[in-house]
Amino acid sequence: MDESVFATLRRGFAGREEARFLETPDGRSWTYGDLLARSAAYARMLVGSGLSPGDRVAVQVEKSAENLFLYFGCLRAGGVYLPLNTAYTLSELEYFLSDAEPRIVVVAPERVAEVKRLAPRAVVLALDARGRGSAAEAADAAAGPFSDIPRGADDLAAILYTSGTTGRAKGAMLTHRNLASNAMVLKDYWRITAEDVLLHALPVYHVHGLFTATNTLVAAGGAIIFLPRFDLDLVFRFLPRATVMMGVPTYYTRMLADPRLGRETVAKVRLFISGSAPLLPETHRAFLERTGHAILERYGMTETGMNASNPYEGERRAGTVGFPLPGVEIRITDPETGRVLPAGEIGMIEVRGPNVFKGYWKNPEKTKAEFREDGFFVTGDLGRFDEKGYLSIVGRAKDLVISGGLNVYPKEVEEAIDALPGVVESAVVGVPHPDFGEAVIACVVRAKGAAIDEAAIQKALADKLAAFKRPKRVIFLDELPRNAMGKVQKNLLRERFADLFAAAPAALR
Ligand code: MLC
Ligand code: AMP
Repeated sequence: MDESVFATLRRGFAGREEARFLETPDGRSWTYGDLLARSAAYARMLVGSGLSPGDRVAVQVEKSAENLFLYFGCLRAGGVYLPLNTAYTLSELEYFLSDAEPRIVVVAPERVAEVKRLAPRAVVLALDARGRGSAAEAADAAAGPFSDIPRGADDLAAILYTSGTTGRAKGAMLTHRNLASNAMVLKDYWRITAEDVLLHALPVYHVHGLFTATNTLVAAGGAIIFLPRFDLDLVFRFLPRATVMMGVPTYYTRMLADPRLGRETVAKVRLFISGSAPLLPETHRAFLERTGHAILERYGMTETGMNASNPYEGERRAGTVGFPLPGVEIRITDPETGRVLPAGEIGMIEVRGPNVFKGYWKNPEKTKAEFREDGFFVTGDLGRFDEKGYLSIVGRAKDLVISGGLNVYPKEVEEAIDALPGVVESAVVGVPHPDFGEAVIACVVRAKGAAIDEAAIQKALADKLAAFKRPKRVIFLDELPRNAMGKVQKNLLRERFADLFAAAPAALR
């Protein structure tokens, strides 16, 4: 039996081949029949390019309909889909390619030559923002029927890299069961049906835009308005036709700051969903007041997909992420001992269920370290259940900044800064930011007499780190605050610079 996620999704849109699957702002649209035909062409193309079941297909391309057909084609061909943020620099890409050893790599046309050098054993193809390039041409040439390669529920469907607190990014191995179970649960929990039209403004190289948004809609046979990126003009042009929107908190704060947001613009919407970063209760309240909609906040992770959600019916409590999803177990434990804590107490959030990933790619030690003996995954998030069973996330045990829904690991940025001549050491922290929620800043100690300044640091980081990881501000200090054990007290830095962006005019942020 084929237990692949595509087989599950396909059952969801069966009989809807004539119905609209996708449309883009340039006026083009595709039916579910087109999805089947075009993903079959990509599957045939991938197999023809030498893909065997279990081989990785690494993809770093701009968002386009063809990108989605490539994704579904990869699943149908038994490949393991490996999406990569388009902001990653070549030096970041080099690591992912050497670690994942993909059979096929699809990148923007201008990167093909360099990627061929970085991954000499891979077949390297191109896809541009309009969905054109050698990958699309090869799919055109391969058009025809395709019998999906059957997969078991425990076989890998995707690998998504997520940076660790120590060392380099790790590939989270997601199985067909992980993706299929999450799509089905979310479809039911959020009442997604074939009548729904999702306004899709998220990138499709992360769990949120690719699995939570796309898979869930496809599992219901619904339609997707596929925006190339989050852009307020496009959002307000298409929102009046949408019934559902998903986004990170920055989307909602930006929409609130725009006079076009009003009850008329959201007349057809039945559900706004937020996740990937904390939604401030003020944002929740302001959105409710302005539109009449209580944003539904949910909680997820790359390693687990979605874990918890506020209810569709019943109270959506601001500042909480709701209840564990059906089939997902969540417990709060003492971070030191692992002892399960009662409701009301703050501790480590641990998760177990069919959504939880199989482990880190080629990294059994790290996998072992992040799971309990009884199969619970230790998230690194700190939380508490209230008396009614709502889960709140109150902090993070991991050293992580979430900026505009994108994760930045301070360690990675510190290592890049510390390597520069004239720098003694650095501490990177997140501070409140009106647009990104949190902004990355770097506190740097210079060597005696060194002249290195902010511009020089920014310049040096530009070809090493993706732009969203780079500090929005560099501050020079004589020394970093340390406790008696010699550990840098990042909380003191966060407190000291908490107001850095509070009153800054937009141009300075
Ligand atoms: C862009 N920039 C950012 C940034 N995004 N800086 C900090 N944080 C971010 N998130 C920088 C760019 O590098 C650029 O810098 C400048 O800001 C303007 O770039 P832009 O491309 O014009 O920005 P914009 O399009 O406005 O993008 C901001 C954004 C986008 C918030 C719309 O980042 C976004 O769509 N975020 C969503 C990410 C997401 O999907 N997260 C889900 C992860 S899954 P410069 O220096 O070049 O000017 C997950 C699990 C779960 O977490 O639970 O869902
Ligand atoms: P990622 O590694 O990009 O998948 O990010 C996952 C992390 O995002 C989680 O471990 C949380 O710290 C954070 N996160 C996701 N959803 C929420 C939410 N609704 N509220 C607060 N933090 C969230």
